[in-house]
Amino acid sequence: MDTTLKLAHPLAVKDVSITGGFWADRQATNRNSTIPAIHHQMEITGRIDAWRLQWQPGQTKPHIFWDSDAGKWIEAAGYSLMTNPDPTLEKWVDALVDLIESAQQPDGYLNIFFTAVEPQNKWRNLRDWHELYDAGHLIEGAVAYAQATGKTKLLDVLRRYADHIDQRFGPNEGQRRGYCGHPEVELAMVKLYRQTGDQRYLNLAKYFIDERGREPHYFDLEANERGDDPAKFWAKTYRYCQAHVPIREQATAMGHSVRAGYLYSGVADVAAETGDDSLLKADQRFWDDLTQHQLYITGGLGPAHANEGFTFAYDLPNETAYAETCASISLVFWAQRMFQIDPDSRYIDVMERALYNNVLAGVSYKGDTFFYANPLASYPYVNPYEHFSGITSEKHYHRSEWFDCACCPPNLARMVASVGNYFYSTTDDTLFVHLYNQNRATFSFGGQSIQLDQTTNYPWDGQIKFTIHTDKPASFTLALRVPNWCSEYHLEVNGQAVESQPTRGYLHLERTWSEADQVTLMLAMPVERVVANPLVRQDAGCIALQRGPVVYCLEEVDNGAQLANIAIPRKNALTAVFEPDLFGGISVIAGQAMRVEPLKWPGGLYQPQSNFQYGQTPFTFKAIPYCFWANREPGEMRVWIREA
Ligand code: FUB
Ligand code: ZN
Repeated sequence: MDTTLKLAHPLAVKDVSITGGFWADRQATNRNSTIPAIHHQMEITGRIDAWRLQWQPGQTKPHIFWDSDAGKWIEAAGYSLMTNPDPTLEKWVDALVDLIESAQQPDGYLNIFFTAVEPQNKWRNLRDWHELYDAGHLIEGAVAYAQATGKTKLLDVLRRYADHIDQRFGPNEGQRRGYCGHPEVELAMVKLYRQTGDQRYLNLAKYFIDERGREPHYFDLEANERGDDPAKFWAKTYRYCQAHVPIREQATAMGHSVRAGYLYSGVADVAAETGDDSLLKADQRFWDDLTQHQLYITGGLGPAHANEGFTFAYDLPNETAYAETCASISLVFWAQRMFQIDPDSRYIDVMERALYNNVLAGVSYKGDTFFYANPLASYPYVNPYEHFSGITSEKHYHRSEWFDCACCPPNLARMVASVGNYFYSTTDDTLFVHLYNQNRATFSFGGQSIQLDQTTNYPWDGQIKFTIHTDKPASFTLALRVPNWCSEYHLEVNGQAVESQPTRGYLHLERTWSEADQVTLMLAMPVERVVANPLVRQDAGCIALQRGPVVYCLEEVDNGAQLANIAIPRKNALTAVFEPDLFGGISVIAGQAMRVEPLKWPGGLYQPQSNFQYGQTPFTFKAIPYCFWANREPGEMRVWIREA
């Protein structure tokens, strides 16, 4: 046990007021469109009424994890209320909280499906049936709502439920040695511990993590008790739920990717709270494996629909990429937590990549439709979300208003509402700046309150100005991240150039700061042609365009169909052009490309090359940020582009 870990702590959502720019727009859309749209969907699909527990045979069955949709939506509302009070939203939440409270059983148990539909099956299948996952999301919602409003009704309900869970599960006589097939409750229990100071919740999180994968295997035991053959587990292996061996013995990121991201986040939380180095080492192993072998350039993870998860190293198919929105969100959670125990920008670089690309692609620009799967190329009839069959009757893959399994929309809502929480971390003497966007942050050192303003048009521009506001001089270190995509930067303090080399990815400015001190960081942001490791067979011969943290794609609406025939010659210049009228003002990338196509195809499916001639027609292409694809006319899309 290493109890000497010097932890960093994120600044809370309420302490980071996003005052303009990219994320202010996304948050406004989240508040005005996404959060109400999800509430509406929860109403019309029965997810709110289900808390009345009045389900009768013959009616639409509640889903086993409808509870989690409510939990995530309340959490999103809570974060939003922290910076933008809204009485209507608060009323909606309060009404839902009343219903949730009314559904709690006398012994503290709380679950729609296993109270109203199948009470006989309570706690009988932790492997598949998500009760603890549901509890986790409700706990997270309760904590956020209490922090936002000071109202503790839901928190009290969830504490009673957590106590019920704590009595039921654990190593002692009369307890069950279980843990959830879908991790989530671990990180939630740590949140509950941090909110209440009650050590039992931390112990329980640790217990769930330590017990996972131990023999005799709990999932085998409970299957036998149900009269099921454990060998007939539908997913075939407990690798699917990261429970094939204990966590500390696992070598790579594997299985279902959302489960992985939540579990590894919980592992990081427990490592942070207990100083358990073996957990940190395990998480670092998974991190290295994921980021070196299994991560899309968009920050997507888990290429396969079959297990909604990982396959094997360097397997990163584009058209059929599952890359679930929730998985990238879980990666953001995990990255933030890794930084807290191992303060290195490598985690934040990945977090930023996921946020600006795979995460945001999950929601439409207008905020009311959603992607579940996030492919990196899209052609008519290929729908990665439905690719058990591989095809769909809808011509083009597009976002949906809702899903039967609606994990992604409320996850997006809570992510965007809480993005301020990912901007900064503090230690005793250092403010780390992770993300750049116009905002005002409030923090304190030695009891002295300080404010920091950022002024920037990031991610479209690499210049960021910081202004310090403090009543009296304050000594602390301002640590500014130099993103891994940036190879040239320039730093000034009060107009004077400062030479500084990054330490673990951050430029450290240690000084006594006075009112109105200014720091300017200029990050060179050229358009980059990025190539993949040659072992990624799917990207061979292709480049992706990236500028700053933003990955770009071609869309048919700008470039015509058959994007696969477009090639960008290596020598051609690529230019970033700011388009003020597109998506509220974004930079697109333009340049000369070629359409490399037969001048006239003689017919048939295949031809000897000698039967026709290639044409190379130059044209001006336009690439837009991947996160904004599928918001205009439907059509093809492609991130990896052939290089001529
Ligand atoms: O099982 C709960 C959620 O539903 C998972 O995290 C998603 O992958 C989806 O399957
Ligand atoms: Zn999801």
